[in-house]
Amino acid sequence: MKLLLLTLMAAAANAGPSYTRVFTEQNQVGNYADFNDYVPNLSLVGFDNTIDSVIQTGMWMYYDNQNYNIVSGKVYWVHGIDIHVNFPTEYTNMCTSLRYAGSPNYLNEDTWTMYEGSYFTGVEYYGNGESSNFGPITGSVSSFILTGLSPWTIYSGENWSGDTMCVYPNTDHDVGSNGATIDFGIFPEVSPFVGIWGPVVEPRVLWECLGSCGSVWGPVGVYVFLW
Ligand SMILES: [Ca+2]
Ligand SMILES: [Ca+2]
Repeated sequence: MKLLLLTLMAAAANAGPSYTRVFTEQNQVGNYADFNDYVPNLSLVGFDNTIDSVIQTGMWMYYDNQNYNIVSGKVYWVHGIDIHVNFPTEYTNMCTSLRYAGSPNYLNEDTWTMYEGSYFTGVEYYGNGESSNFGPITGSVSSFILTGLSPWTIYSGENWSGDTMCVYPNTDHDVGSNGATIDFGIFPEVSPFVGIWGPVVEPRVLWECLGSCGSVWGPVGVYVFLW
């Protein structure tokens, strides 16, 4: 018993702030499993197409197909702190892969995660600071999620070139019963870069944005301004 306890404590110490406990039935009953990291194929752990409800912290996306819907399918996402959620009927018994958005280390760290597909599907590219491009999905970002408190500036071109626009993690704000908070900027559908952001941002807006931004990013580039 003591050995088991020690093992559990060690696991908890290594776990990040985001977790999900998934249940095979609604109202958090039935069989359950705990995850604190990405699972590209739930069939390997015996939970394919069976999740009906969850208890979770952070933002988790639940996908119909393997590898986060590399083949398109349904997506259901939930965010909050220690929240209990029943999946809507049309999303029950469908989840085949799952992952979270945001920092693996701190609950409300300033982060951005870009996704190749809309609704946070497919290949992702994650960061918590400057980036001159978005790696393998440079030029093909279709959705993104911000966490933390800092706004970011978007650049339409690589190496912080082209059109710019400021975006904020202000679409959602979750507060836990313990007082912990998470701020999100949840953008499930953007067309791949230039043009998606509309016309070139006016200089006045750009200046305000740069003056208040701790960090800057774009569909193909991220940069931090230190002032
Ligand atoms: Ca079920
Ligand atoms: Ca499925």
